[in-house]
Amino acid sequence: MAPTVDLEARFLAYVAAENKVEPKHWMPDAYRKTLVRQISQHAHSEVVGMLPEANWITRAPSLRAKLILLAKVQDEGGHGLYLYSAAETLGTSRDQMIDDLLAGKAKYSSIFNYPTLTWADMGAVGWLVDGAAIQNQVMLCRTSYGPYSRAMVRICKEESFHQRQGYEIMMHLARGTQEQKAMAQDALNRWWWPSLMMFGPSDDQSPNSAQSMAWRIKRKSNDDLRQEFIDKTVPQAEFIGLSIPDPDLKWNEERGHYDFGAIDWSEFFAVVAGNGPCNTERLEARRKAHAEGAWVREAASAYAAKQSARRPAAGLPAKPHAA
Ligand code: FAQ
Repeated sequence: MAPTVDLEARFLAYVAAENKVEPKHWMPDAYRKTLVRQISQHAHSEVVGMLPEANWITRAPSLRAKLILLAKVQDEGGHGLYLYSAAETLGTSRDQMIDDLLAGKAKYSSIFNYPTLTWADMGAVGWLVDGAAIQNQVMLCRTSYGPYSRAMVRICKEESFHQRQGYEIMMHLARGTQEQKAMAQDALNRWWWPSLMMFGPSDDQSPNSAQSMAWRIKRKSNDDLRQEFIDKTVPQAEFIGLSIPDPDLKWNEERGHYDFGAIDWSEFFAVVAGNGPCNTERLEARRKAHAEGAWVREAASAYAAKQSARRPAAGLPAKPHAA
């Protein structure tokens, strides 16, 4: 048997036994490439995902709401940092990943190409978008790549707070005046289907799933996660008196799940191809922020260079302490 075949078989057995792969371990090139793809897309999603909500920080209806939203948006930036760091352990650089995003070569989640039109959208994004993100990401705490799985543990805890803050906004609006309730319903109508698309194409149209499941990168299929999300979210909508905008939604006693209507995959593929309502705006905003932050990166690099010149050997003080 050729040595790489042997190594690959051993690698498969290693991950199948629920062991974690660490940065210095041997891994198949395609495993490394898949992880860089998924983790960097995930990191970009967190950072681009700050934009639709940051848009509402100055217009939050109370100081409390403003503080909470500010903290949430900051958390998303932090998630981006953990994830870029996890991807860097695979041998790519943050500069390269960000260049790919800004050049329009890298993907980020389709959901962030939709506009946030009213305050109720802050509720819908937290409840549905963060809710879908948790549904997808809890399984990633068990992903086979150690640095990714460890980053996901903290991210999921924070996403759980985000989901609740969104649901709280929706609950208040749904129990408010008629106009407020209508605003909440309108936000649910606009965010429901794009949230279902977040889980990715259906299993028979998902080219990466089978291999990613074999490598224990993904632990559940796109369709299974989407179904779990629907089953969990429908009663939450009912509890606050809002209706899911799907005439075909119906509990199926036999399956023990909700049946639901057809997803418009042509919309999903158009958004992923760059033709969603806000793709251009989102990338322009990121490019502008990157250009305007150039001086911060230069200053931070100059500071780091100065520090390392003062402390040539890690852990040693620059100058011996005076006696
Ligand atoms: N949008 O073969 P699959 C968040 C692409 S974070 C755009 O099924 P895979 C937190 C996919 O990349 C949200 N593209 O792919 C937050 C692939 O293209 P490629 C992000 C999508 O990787 C909340 C092609 O379609 N979460 O929301 C999408 O096995 C609020 C074929 O698809 C993550 O990234 C999509 N929705 O499964 C932040 C979680 N779906 O690369 C701020 C980690 C699929 O071959 C505010 N990622 N594509 O050219 C994953 O779990 C997986 O990568 C999936 C896709 C499930 C997203």
